[in-house]
Amino acid sequence: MQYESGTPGRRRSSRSRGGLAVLGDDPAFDRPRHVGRPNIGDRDKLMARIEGVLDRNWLTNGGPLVEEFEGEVAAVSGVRHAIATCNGTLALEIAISAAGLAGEVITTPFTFVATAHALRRLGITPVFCDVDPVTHNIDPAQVERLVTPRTTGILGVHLWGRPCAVDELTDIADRHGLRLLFDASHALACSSGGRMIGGFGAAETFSFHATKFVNSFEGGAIVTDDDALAERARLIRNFGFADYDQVRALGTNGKMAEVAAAMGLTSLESRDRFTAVNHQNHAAYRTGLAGVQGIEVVPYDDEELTTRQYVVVEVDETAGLSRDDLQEVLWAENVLARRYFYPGCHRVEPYVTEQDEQRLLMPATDRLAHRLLTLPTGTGVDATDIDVIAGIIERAVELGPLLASALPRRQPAPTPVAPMPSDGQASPE
Ligand code: T4K
Repeated sequence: MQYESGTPGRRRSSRSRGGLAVLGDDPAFDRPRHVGRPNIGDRDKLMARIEGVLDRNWLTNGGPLVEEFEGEVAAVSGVRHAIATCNGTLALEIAISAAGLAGEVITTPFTFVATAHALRRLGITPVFCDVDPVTHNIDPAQVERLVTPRTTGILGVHLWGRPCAVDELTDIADRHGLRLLFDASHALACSSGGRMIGGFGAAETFSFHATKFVNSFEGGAIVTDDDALAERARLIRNFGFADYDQVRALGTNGKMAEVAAAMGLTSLESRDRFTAVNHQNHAAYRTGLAGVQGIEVVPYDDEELTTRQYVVVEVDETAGLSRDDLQEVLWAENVLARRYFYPGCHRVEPYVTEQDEQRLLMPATDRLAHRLLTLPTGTGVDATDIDVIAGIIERAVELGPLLASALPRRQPAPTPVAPMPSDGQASPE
């Protein structure tokens, strides 16, 4: 992966119009345009908060900034409790434990692998349910046939911040006596049916990883209106300590540090600006790619609150080149588009080895995993960048099969152009 300073870098001017770097022209950008470039809020406020942490000399274990951050996250989500954690994966693990899940839990294979791993690391079998090809979320029509006597819960994911079929899943969970949880890592400040995400099911979890719309460097949270679940989650987050030296439960260390909360609070304060930028970017991609054969920008529901932190395009057969070919074209231009969430959790370890092949047939997920490409957005790109990126995609589609046959086959994932001597690794996908 290529690191660089905060400056966005130049777009090439020497490049011939309509040229492509995969065909030998200069790359469109001399520095990478990333999918997950962190949004940074007001630096002065961040630094002042960090000074405060140092002045107080209270760095973690129930500091005031974590408490304040929890209050803000609960308020944004419209719930009584937010329990901040050191990352989104621990938020998931703690929520799963606090909700008492065991045995089998039905979940989606089309998600970041942390969703499945959180279950599996607690000794729970994730039972994958294929997704709805339109929503990209767990298909409620297929959930019920997966319920067995060992099933204790359903774990939905609001992928891209687009809500799951919350009502249908709630109904199924109620009828079968299952706990319902949501991995809302992409869905802070988003709504479903006009209600804020965070208040559905027994609990929901967020990720505040650096690449997320609101970040705390690393971080996460469990949000819930269930007082007892919140209390258990707080215990588990802090080794099971109920008091100064009373251990009442099997716990872990899932605590958020004060500097992380400093970043989280500062980032949250800028969320309206980040949202506005994401909305503009999404609209610019839609305009730039309108009419490009075989390329569809995955839409968000205008009736809901959305942060649009992911710009995802679907590449279909009529584009004349595959999603992977298009990714290669873009990487050569220093546009580090990502194949989120290829190949799907059902096709990676340990699930692909542990589970019966028949139970891993996920045609809708397989199809999406081969067709979706996530493009750079957030405060790290501007309208001109998006215009250039859309132009590259348009040109690649124009050249179509001609271009595809000229591309060297790549194995494994592509590396960015001009890697820094300090690194040089392609990120795993
Ligand atoms: N559930 C879901 C549905 C999730 O999406 C995630 C995380 C989780 C659970 C677990 O939450 P956490 O435990 O992570 O809080 C990234 C993130 O690491 C991960 O948090 C996120 N989902 C996932 C969708 O994306 P990678 O493997 O793509 O990260 P990486 O290092 O390749 O970075 C992505 C891009 O961002 C690169 O082009 C580089 C750029 N970048 C990254 C960092 C960290 C920067 O420019 N600056 C940075 O500081 O997983």
